[in-house]
Amino acid sequence: MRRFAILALVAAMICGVTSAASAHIGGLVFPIYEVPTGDLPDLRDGSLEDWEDVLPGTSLDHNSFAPLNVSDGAGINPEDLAYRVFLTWHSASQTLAAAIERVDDVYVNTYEGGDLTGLWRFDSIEFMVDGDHTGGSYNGFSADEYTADEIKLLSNFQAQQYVAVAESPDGRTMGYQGSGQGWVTLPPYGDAGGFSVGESPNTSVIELMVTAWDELNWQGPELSRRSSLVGGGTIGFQFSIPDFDTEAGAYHGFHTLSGQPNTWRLAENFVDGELVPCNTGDCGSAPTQTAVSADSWGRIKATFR
Ligand SMILES: [Ca+2]
Ligand SMILES: [Ca+2]
Ligand SMILES: [Ca+2]
Ligand SMILES: [Ca+2]
Repeated sequence: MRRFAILALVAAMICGVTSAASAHIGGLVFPIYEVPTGDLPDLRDGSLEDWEDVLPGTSLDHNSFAPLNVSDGAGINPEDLAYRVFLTWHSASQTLAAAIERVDDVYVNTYEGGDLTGLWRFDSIEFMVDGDHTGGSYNGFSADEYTADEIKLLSNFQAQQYVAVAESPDGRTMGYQGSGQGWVTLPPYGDAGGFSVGESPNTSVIELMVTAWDELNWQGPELSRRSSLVGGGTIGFQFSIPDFDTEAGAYHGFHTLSGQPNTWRLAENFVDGELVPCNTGDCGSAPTQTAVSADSWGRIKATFR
């Protein structure tokens, strides 16, 4: 019986990897509330009060997360790491925004700047988005199957993983695990701010906004296609919360929503987010989707020429 269960699980995982239409894990739907332009949080004001003022409450806290067996495999223990997360969406700019407050017994952030793909080595937040809810692989492609150029293109293409720290000597605090750092995480497509106070415990705050992309081509927004965020719609998303308590890169804990593994490469291990609309200000006013869509695969192929 056990063997059958394991075989079935492996088969399901393989199907998930190969099927672009696979759903996310079932039964876990988290509301994401829309805010009008006038209520958009300020990412650089050193405060979470702006989020508390416009949202019904904290979207998530550590009780919604579960630990993975990574390195020390530290469990959910507020004395080791407590956190709460805010999450919202904005129709008029078709963006998502998130914030986290982390209260950590040991704060490790020795980031020296200039290496945004290395931010994962520090106390941070990882935010993953699958805007069109396809599931499927989005990172970790094998060099046996794909060329280096193809891997560069496919990585973070149909879903994206962002990593942000609270502060940085060069002012850039958010990166993503792919090429295109020169525009993907900068306005108008992304932005982030944060701060930290105290020793032990340390309280750090990270506020960020990103664009959801059905197709993110690192070579530029004109070759990419934004997701369409509409009230009542469903997106896939995930957070992972690492805890480093000794040195950079040495995991003490690694928590994900609902304890899902391999969230860095499998979008079907995201959870569902329901886009709840608002009805004040410019709520629901989606911009006209310019450029792209119909011929996107043609454009992708063209980039190889
Ligand atoms: Ca703020
Ligand atoms: Ca800790
Ligand atoms: Ca997708
Ligand atoms: Ca820590």
